[in-house]
Amino acid sequence: MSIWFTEELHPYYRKGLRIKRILADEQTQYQHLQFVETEFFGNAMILDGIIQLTERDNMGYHEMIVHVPMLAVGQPKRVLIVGGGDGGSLQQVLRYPSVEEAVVCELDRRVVDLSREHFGAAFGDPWADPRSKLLVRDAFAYLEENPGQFDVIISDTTDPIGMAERLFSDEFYKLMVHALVPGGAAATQCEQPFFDTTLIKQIYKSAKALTKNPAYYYANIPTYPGGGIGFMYVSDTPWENGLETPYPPGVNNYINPEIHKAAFALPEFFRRELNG
Ligand code: SPD
Repeated sequence: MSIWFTEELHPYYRKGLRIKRILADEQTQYQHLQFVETEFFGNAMILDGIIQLTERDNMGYHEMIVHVPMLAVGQPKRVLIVGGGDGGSLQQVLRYPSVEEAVVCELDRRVVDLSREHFGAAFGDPWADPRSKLLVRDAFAYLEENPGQFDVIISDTTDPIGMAERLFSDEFYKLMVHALVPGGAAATQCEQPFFDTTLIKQIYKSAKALTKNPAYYYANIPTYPGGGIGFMYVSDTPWENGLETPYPPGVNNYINPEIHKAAFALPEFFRRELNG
């Protein structure tokens, strides 16, 4: 017998994964949280019916959202991850010996607890690193309280639905940029060029008003809608600075110098939308 999980983030597009078994299924204080073992992609986390990550293809997401701003900055010391309770971004951030503190601001404690249980094979236990600091709280207020504090900020969020919608607002981008040190860089989960053109245009406009060198880039992730997802790089420091920086110790499974550069090449219809 086949069990299929079908995701319908958009009312006109569906995708499915074959499931071996359900590992956890609970309604937390904030959302419907599920962990499943899939046939091909290993363990996966699903929030409110939307696939957040799988063991097999998360590396494109986490390596690209983390290393692009980290390499651009060069020697980041203080890093903030907004969301990111699964630990995938944290694992990549901690590869940098220069990092003294990595703060994760995650609203839902159950995401952290169950990810430690079901993604141990993929991420180890980054939370055990003494440089990690978990804050179970809302990122908005935290950003407001910490101006000029972070070399890098990574906004590793769900899609802009319900409580996450404001993490895609102009107000959030302002707070984020304000929380960076001069020359610091942020990268945000910034959705899919085909499905979310209007939203991305609006965010790019905000990013351009706030910083000198924002840019949109893209990674292939088969379990996300359209087979991939984009990120907004937000900084006065050009992303190209990162092309000269050596990678941190540890193994890369997605990023390499060619991918790093090519990720910023955009299809013509979308480039026109962003610049038009
Ligand atoms: N449409 C799915 C977008 C998921 C983005 N969040 C991923 C979290 C991984 N740390």
